[in-house]
Amino acid sequence: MAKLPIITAPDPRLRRKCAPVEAVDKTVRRLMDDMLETMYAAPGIGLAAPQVGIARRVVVVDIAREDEERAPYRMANPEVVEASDTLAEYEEGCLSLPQYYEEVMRPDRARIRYLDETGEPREVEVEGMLATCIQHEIDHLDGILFVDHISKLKRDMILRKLAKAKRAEAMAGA
Ligand code: GNR
Ligand code: NI
Repeated sequence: MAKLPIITAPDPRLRRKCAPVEAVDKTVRRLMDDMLETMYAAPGIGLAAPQVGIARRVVVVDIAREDEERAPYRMANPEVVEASDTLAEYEEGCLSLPQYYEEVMRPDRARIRYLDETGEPREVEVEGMLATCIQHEIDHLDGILFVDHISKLKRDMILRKLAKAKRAEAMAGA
């Protein structure tokens, strides 16, 4: 397994619509494992392929706490097939928007369809934090970031600060 570099905003690679995986082959399984290693090291509870520069519909998620046994999901082509009308608000963060956290409203339950690491089609009912996390990851596959769900004022402020931090970083490195 290998730890991959995580892309941070602003970066056009975070704004692309990712293509479906045609088959869950060895390359895809390897990517899923590398993404899990990257996510656990970060640490994070989810990671989408575009965050490591791969424009494919692949996500990994594990919301188990550190004192619990690992419970990873490896998902190819995940989609929300049904979402509750009831919404829940969670404070979200994103490894691609480091150090910014905001409350986001999303459906609190959802049915998710995906292909597992063996290529088997699966459906799961999720709720709470897991539902939030999977929806956040599926958004990434469509170039959507959690700040797209908050006010334009807050979004612009966060993206502007991240752009400024990147420019400062580039100047320091030059
Ligand atoms: O680690 C993460 N925590 C998190 C917290 C609340 C809602 C969503 C997330 S996902 C995030 C990791 C990440 O950026 N995944 O794309
Ligand atoms: Ni994210």
